[in-house]
Amino acid sequence: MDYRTIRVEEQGGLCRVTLARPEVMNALSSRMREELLHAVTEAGTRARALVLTGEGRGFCSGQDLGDARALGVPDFERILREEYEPLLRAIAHCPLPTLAAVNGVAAGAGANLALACDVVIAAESAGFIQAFTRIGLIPDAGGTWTLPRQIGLARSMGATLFADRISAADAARWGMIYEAVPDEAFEARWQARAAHLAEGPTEAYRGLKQALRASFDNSFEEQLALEARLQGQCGASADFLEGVTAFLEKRPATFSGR
Ligand code: LHQ
Repeated sequence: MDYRTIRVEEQGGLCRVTLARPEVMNALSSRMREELLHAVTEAGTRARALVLTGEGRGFCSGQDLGDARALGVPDFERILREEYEPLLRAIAHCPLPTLAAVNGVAAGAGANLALACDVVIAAESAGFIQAFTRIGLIPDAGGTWTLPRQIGLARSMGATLFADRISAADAARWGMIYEAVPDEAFEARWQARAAHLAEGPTEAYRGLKQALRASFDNSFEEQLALEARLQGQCGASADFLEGVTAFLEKRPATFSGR
């Protein structure tokens, strides 16, 4: 696909996808959603880790409001079902670990796009705004599912009713994201984390993602059975053999991703 609104770079098993419409704080146009879906799906077949980040001073400002105006009376239900859902599903079910490197403000669907990733690392100057009610909408792009699970109902209600800007530090303290990093250390930090994931035991990552995400819908018994099945698969992987061999030989493991 000819990418016009994102940049996709692959190196050493890491696929880096950069939202590249900095003049509108990387607002999500219809074209960008299509390109993102394509890039995430493709990466899942080749790479070993996926990073989502933004160009310029923002991560993503959510739905392109210019786009929405051009639509007259927009059919948001269709846009969500046909354009947002496949993208959010592709990220949630991506067989690779996904990392959102939130370089600046993440607003509306842009915030929830980041929160759909497995790990979120944000620069300290970044912030998360559930901006929806500012324009008379409810949170979407999975936010009403993700937020209560991450930060509980009280904070989800407050953050969405008031549409406050949640600082990266508060987001980390609340458990909305994994790490808030000082701006000067941000780039090096997420790159080191991403490299760790791209060089790790890919099958184990795939299994743990599946297990943790399934846990919200499973009973304890179902979860134990799922763990046993997935661990059975990991036990047969080349990376398990390498991990144990490296441990016994007192050297760092070199995982192949198989
Ligand atoms: C933008 C945008 C933007 C276009 C900044 N669009 N241009 C999904 C699907 C279906 C239905 C509807 O909804 C949804 C979900 C949603 O995402 S709804 C929520 C949409 N997003 C927002 O409401 C956030 C709107 N943006 C903002 O609140 C601010 O721009 C933020 C907080 C992101 C950044 O503020 P500042 O740092 O002060 O920058 P700025 O406001 O000056 O923006 C810079 C430029 O980017 C500016 O253009 P200009 O030509 O004046 O330089 C903005 O108009 C443009 N921009 N967000 N979403």
